[in-house]
Amino acid sequence: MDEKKVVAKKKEPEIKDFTICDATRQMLEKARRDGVETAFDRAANMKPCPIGAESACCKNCSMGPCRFNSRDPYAKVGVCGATIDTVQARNFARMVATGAAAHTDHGMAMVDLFREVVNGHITEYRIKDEDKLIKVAQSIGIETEDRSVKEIATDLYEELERTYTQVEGEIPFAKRVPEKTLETWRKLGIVPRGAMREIMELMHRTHIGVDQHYENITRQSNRTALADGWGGSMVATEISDILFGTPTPVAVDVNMGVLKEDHVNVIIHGHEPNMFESMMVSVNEPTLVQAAKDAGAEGINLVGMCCSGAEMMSRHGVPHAGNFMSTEAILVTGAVDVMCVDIQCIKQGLVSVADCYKTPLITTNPRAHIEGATHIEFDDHNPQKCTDDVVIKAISRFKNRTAAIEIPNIRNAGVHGFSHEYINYMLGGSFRSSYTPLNDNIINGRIRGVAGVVGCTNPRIKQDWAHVELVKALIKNDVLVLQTGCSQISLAKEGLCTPEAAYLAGPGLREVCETVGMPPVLGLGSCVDNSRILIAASEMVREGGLGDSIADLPAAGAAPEWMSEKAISIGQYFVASGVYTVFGVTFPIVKETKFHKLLFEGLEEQGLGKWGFTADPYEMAKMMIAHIDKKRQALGIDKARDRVLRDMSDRRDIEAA
Ligand code: NFS
Repeated sequence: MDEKKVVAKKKEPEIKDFTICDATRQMLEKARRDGVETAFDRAANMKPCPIGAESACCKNCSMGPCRFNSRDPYAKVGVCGATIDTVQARNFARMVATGAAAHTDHGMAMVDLFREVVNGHITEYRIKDEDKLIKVAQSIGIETEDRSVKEIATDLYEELERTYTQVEGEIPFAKRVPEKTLETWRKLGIVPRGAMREIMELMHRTHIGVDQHYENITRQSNRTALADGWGGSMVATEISDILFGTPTPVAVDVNMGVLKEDHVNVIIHGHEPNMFESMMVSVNEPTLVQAAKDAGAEGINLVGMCCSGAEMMSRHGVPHAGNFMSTEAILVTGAVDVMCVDIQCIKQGLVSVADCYKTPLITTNPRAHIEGATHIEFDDHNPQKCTDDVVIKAISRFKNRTAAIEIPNIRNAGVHGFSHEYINYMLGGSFRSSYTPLNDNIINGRIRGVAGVVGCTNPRIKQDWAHVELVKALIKNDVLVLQTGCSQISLAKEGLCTPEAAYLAGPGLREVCETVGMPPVLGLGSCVDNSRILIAASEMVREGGLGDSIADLPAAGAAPEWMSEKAISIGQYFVASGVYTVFGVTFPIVKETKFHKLLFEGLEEQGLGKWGFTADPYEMAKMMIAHIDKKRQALGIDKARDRVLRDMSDRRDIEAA
């Protein structure tokens, strides 16, 4: 017998387990045939480090790294004496700090752009939504009567800059927080100052030998996360609306079938809307359109991916090609003539996939170069220089296409582009636009509660599956779902962003959707647009009848397929704002610890929200609905729901008779 050891051949992971998205699956199969590797393969071949997965290690100094035993977390301490609670709270805090930094840096870039536009240094963009400018200015106490747009806008950018730079005192948008919620924050000392200060302080406090009490570290995590949600993210949303227009509902297609074989296909993937806006101008530039035709194309086809895609889909009806876990797969179509990226959620793995299909991968932002990609810097003062160049590169790739083209023939129609302003109008009508009808329908029980389902997709879980199953279970139980980011795309691909999807909703929610003509799932845009959910929640509190603080609302949040530090920051600001927030996939904390107890129970006792975790979307729906019912009971509106559902079934009986 051969003495050589028989090495068990590693089983190749099955593509059907990677995703429920048919287009992505089709492309992953092609990728395998083409010998191309993606993040799905890498995730299958790389087991997550079990110690890191639970944050049971510390590498904040060179006396370590120190490892803990998650099965017996208090058995030892780090070399400096740090306990498991200190270590985990610090690790978690650093995730919050990084996520908050990403959103606030994006928001600050939007304020920089706004300032330059207002001062006339940038002329390619202008204030598009003056109505929104006035409303935002008024919301933070800026005088608007008898003043010019320029005067109001100048005051607004000066005021909003404080969101980042303010050394002491509360950030401007703290004025939008419901009074009782703000009171709780003040009592706990977590009303944010400028984001730069909060993030700096949080990083300081997590250094070896500084803050070594998990409760105190978490207090600063809350403050920093709030500087993201009610600060950087909210400013990014509001300024983008002012400059580029507040979204209103628009019918638009999503999925890979939005690519066109006979067109020059340009994909924008990233997070900041300005480059995308400029690209919209470039792809319509007559000389470039002519150049595309001269190269044999029918025209230039612009589509988005991930968050800036979601934002542009909402605002301008630009088709959307897919979410985070489809960005490599789409290159496998061979039909992408350029992928142009800016910041955040851009996998380095795109370089090698793009290379296989001779697709130019172009980075544009000074903050985000990728080794092996071509960098063409985008400058707000001369934006088209970059985007024209990118289109020229795309046309040239089209002309020299060598890769075989296979575009999955799948497009899903839907209605996107809801905003908190539009929810107001949609439910109240133009003459009495208010949140009264929403609150009334919650109070009378037709709508059981509201859920925000948001966040990434992650190769550690079947792509889109948890988003879709969770949302279906929620709407079936009369919970109205608000969505952003990759999650919104998951549901759009399942056809749930159409008014017709109301048939999947429970009887109460279905009745409301059918009366108004709205989908049971409302897409609000990109991840920074989660701030729209915060405002909607504040409006619901202000409207009355649903308690005095966000924590009183029959509402819950979830990110069932999260993967990024931004998601952790978002989760933490929802929790600090009073929302029960459930994450899936994994949670980076050892369960039997005091820190875990603080996040999952203690924060609620302080008057805030709390974290929840389960990888099972059905369980997740149950947890969220149980929380919503608990809040309904506390508000004394649980009986109303029993009544209305009885009425509806009586009526159906009559109709059926
Ligand atoms: Ni938000 Fe996740 Fe990224 Fe957008 Fe998508 S992965 S935290 S949803 S694109 S930021």
